[in-house]
Amino acid sequence: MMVLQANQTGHDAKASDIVLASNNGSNCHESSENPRALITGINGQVGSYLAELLIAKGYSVHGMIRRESSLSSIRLTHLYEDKVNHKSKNLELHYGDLTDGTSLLKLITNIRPHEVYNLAAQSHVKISFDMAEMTGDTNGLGTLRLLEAIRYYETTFPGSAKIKFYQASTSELFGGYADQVPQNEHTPFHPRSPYGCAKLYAHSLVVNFRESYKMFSVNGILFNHESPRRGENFVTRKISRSVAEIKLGKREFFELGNLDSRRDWGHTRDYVNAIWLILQQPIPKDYVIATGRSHSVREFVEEAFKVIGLQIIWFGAGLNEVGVDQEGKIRVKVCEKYFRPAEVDHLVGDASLARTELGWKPTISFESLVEEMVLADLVLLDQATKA
Ligand code: NAP
Ligand code: F7E
Repeated sequence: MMVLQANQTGHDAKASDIVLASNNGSNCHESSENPRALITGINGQVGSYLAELLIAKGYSVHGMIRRESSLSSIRLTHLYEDKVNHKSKNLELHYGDLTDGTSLLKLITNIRPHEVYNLAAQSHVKISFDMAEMTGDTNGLGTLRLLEAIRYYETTFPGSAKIKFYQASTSELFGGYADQVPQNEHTPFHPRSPYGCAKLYAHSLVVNFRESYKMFSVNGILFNHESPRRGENFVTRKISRSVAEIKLGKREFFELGNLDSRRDWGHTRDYVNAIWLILQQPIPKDYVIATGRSHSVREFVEEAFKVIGLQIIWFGAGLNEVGVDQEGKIRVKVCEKYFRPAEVDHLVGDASLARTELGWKPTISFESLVEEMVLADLVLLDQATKA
């Protein structure tokens, strides 16, 4: 099994300085009392916040990352205690891939995690239409491979502690039932994209393994959660980044697709608390996690421009609609390229079960989320300009 370790050059190590070392699977710094968690997709938006939370709770965190031509664990660098050599006694990264069952089996048997958080996925809904097979392989079969690896480990080493398994399920499962608002654990599923279909397969497997093998496997049915670490091609980050670029004079306007779709947008920092709580329950169960408030893409745009002191007014309709600021400058245009073959019109969740049984509720408002994202992009772009 390969593990990522920092080099020993002594200078300020960048992500690209991380080098490979062979590993027998156990972290040489790890205390045996610490609970061990394996996070797939640790390098993603949610994985980085979850790693932060688990480290703060005293876990030894093992993260699975996939091979890239150039190393970029940018969302994780702040978690290293030794910033120079990229080392941390509670964080260790391993190569693996959801499309490579052997790598998963090795990780499970070597790390012997108490908890597995399966966050890895091809998570972009529109791109899933372009790469449906890869999305199915990663998000659907990948989950099966991981569950099978855990089952193999538990049956081969029957005395070992049972592994708790969390699956990053999604409000995209509701898709075509978006007219039944709000959606909860009993709302029927009708996915509207290859992403949603693959996630429904994974969701069903998690329930099936729980019922068939008595595994502690659970789904968190999470509605959209966003943050400054959101990937740049999701709508919230695209907007926050473009608005920051407009403020800094780097662009005049930007283009979007469907302005009318509504999403229940929460903050990822709040949602990783829910993810952890779901795995701490005495009985394995699936939970909806949401804020209970929805906003349109159009409203997100308006709120983001407010942060830089611009007010957006909309003119025209359909592909000819534009968003214009108080000085008459066009700031937003609509472009056909960003529409999907099938859209999910309205998602808003009812998280009352989570509120009652997990004691979870969101703490960060929509307005604060948008403000934080725009301000963070202003800082980021400003730093990039000065560098
Ligand atoms: P993200 O930023 O796209 O992160 C996904 C992670 O998965 C990335 O680190 C990616 O690696 C990794 N990955 C992709 N394919 C892989 C493969 N074949 N093997 C191993 N790793 C792979 O997504 P996110 O926002 O953090 O979301 C986390 C999870 O929650 C995903 O499963 C997503 O579908 C689900 N979810 C998200 C939301 C939301 O609103 N954020 C809502 C519901 C469910 P690279 O870093 O190398 O690209
Ligand atoms: O789109 C519309 C788009 O790509 C939101 C993933 O984390 O949440 C996410 O999926 C809405 C859609 O996220 C653009 O048509 C308009 O209606 O930011 P998004 P998503 O599809 O909701 C769910 C819960 C997940 O599970 C997924 O992993 O915004 N929209 N114009 C646009 N979307 C994008 N990306 N780009 C546009 O230009």
